[in-house]
This record gives sequence, C-alpha cells and structure tokens, in this order.
Amino acid sequence: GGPASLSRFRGALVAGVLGDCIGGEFEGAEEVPMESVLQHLSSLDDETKGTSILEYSDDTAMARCVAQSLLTRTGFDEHDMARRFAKEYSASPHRGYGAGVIQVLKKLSSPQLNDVYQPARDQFNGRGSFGNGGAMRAAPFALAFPDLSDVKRFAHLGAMLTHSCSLGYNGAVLQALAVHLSLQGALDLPHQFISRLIKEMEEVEGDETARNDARILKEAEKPFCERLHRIRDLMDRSKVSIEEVISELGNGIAALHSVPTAIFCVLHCLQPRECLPESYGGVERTIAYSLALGGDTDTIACMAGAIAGAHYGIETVPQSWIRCCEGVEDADQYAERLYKLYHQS
Ligand code: 8NA
Ligand code: MG
Ligand code: MG
Repeated sequence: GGPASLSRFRGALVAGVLGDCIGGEFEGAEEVPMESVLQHLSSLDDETKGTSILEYSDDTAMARCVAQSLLTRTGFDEHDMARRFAKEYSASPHRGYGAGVIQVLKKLSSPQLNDVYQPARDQFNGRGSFGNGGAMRAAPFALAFPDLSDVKRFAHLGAMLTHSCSLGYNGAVLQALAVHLSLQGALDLPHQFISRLIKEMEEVEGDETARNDARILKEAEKPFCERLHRIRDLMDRSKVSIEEVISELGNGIAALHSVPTAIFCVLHCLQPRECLPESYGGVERTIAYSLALGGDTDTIACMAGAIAGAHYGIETVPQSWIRCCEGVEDADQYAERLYKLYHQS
C-alpha cells in the first residue's frame, strides 16, 4: 500500500506481536544457531502440531495497554495509561516483566498516587531505568499521531511512566520514529531513512538531561546517534557477521543495546540474504534474523517486527505464523481503529 495505508498499520501491530510471541522461544539465549531459528519457524507451519499457541509477553501486554489507552482517550492521557499498565500487571504478572519495573507497576496501582511519573523516577536510586521496556511498547504512538513532533512527545511521556532515564525513554522515541518513518514509506530509501533518524535524534539527545545521563553512564555524548552512525557503517559493508552485529550494537535488555539493533535487523533484511530461505518475505526475514542474534530476542524481534510490518504491510505476514500466536486478532483490530484515529486528526 501507499504511505500510511491500512495494510501498513496492520502489518506494524501484527508483526510486532509475532516477534514477541515467536521470539520468546530464544529469550536470554547466548548463542542461537540460524538452524535452530529456521527449525522453530518451520515448526509453526506444521498443521499437525496446530494446537499449541505461543503466548505473548510483557512487550505485547504493555503495547496493548498503550493502544487501548490512546484509542479510548483519543490521545495521550498519562493517568489512564498508567492505570492500564497497573491493571494489566496485576491481572497477569507472569508475562516476563523486567525485574525492576515490577516495583513501578505495583506502585502505579495505588489509589493514593498523585504524580504517575514519580514511581519511575524512584527507580535505581533515582537514576531511572534504561531498560528497553519503554521502547518495546512504543509502536502504537506512531500509529496514533500523524505529526512527527507529537510522536516524539508522546512516545517520550508514555515511556516516562516506567523509564525515567533518558537512555530508556529516548530508546522509545527512536523506536516510535522508526515506525513513523517506515509507515510513510521511508524504507524505500534506506540511507535517507537512517539520516532522518540521526537528524531527529541529534535534537532529541541534545538536551541537558540526556547529555548528563550519557556522561554518568560513560556513554558517547549522544549515545543513540552514535549507534545510528554504526548502523550506517554496517549497512555499507558487503558482509556482516552476527558476531559483529552483537559486538557493535548489542542484543541486551538496555534500550541502547536493542533499539538500534532492531533497526539494523530491518535494514539488513530489506534484501534476500544467503543465510535465510529464498521463500521468505521481508517480515519473515526480519524476524528470523532478529532471533539469530540471541539475547533479548522477544523484544528485539517485536521492535524489528513493528518497523518491518509498517514497511511491507499485512499481506506479507504468513498466515501460519498468525494462527499460532496469541493476541493477533486484537492487534489487527487496534490497528484498524488507530488507522481511523490517525487519519481523523
Ligand atoms: P526494567 O526497568 O526492570 O529494566 C530491565 C533491567 O535492566 C533491570 O532489571 C536492571 O537489571 C537493568 N537496569 C535498567 N536500568 C538500570 C539502571 N539505571 N541501573 C542499573 N541497572 C538498570 O524492565 P524493562 O521493562 O525495561 O524490561 C526490559 C526487558 O526485560 C524486556 O525485554 C523484558 O522482556 C524483560 N526481560 C528480559 C529477559 C532477557 O533475558 N532478555 C528476561 C526476562 C525479562
Ligand atoms: Mg518480553
Ligand atoms: Mg524481552
């Protein structure tokens, strides 16, 4: 479809859920041979084993809260969103939440709480979390607001409900920006895509707080920009090994070590790759490649899936994958409703 078509909206939310559900198999694994990935993926095509459903984790649980809140409030309402996070956590606490964020989610359910951003600020001795939990749920922000400055502003605030360190919430801003641009068709020109992201993140990371956090954590002056430059270098190389991607970009639970990685996975898989079956379309390549990196596979595949789905659209997503993942129908409905909200504003 054309820019911001319904197919792209559906692709973004559905492929995000698939990445989470399918990626859960390898979460935390240090090394994942591509053979194991392909075996896992082909087992999804096996009709005879059709009964077992792959469950979604915290990534999708929280993204659903974001989508539901943006839809019901027809925009960003921090109190409503915080309430939904808390309620979702207390209803299903065993979705694989990060060890720290659980404290925030418990505090957010207190009726005495006035400032919904306070529990997140109290994390890690007042430094806030730099985990990828804000970024993993950021895609719906890109589908709710057509305006780029709104996407940045609300992805930031939405992440701040749990992640008050700039290395956490700026990862969410970057992920939302990548989905926003992909939805516009910007991945047709990959080098311009990465340049646009660098330009936006230069501004985002230029503020005092971001510079201060980067200094304290001994990162580059503008950490996400630095990673985006590394992505550009990797893109220009004819061959890149999985080991190099991991050592240059990371595969961990920090937003800095996973959001740029997810973006790289999408860019790397824009063309067919030798290590992947020829029959695979773009969404399949992207998710398969993300899993082969190991580490925080559900979250990296979820974020890469959302960006890739916004580019290729729903038609390229295999039905066999859709059938065995929990929560896909809901994601598809949220996408349709967000599409209307986006085009209404
Ligand atoms: P979070 O806010 O609890 O952060 C995740 C972890 O990052 C924390 O538990 C800490 O270990 C570390 N961390 C974050 N900020 C700081 C800081 N300022 N100082 C020191 N350590 C810090 O949770 P989240 O919502 O960001 O979740 C991140 C990931 O964890 C998600 O991918 C989610 O799926 C989950 N998870 C990952 C694995 C895995 O093996 N990769 C396993 C279970 C859960
Ligand atoms: Mg998860
Ligand atoms: Mg994860």
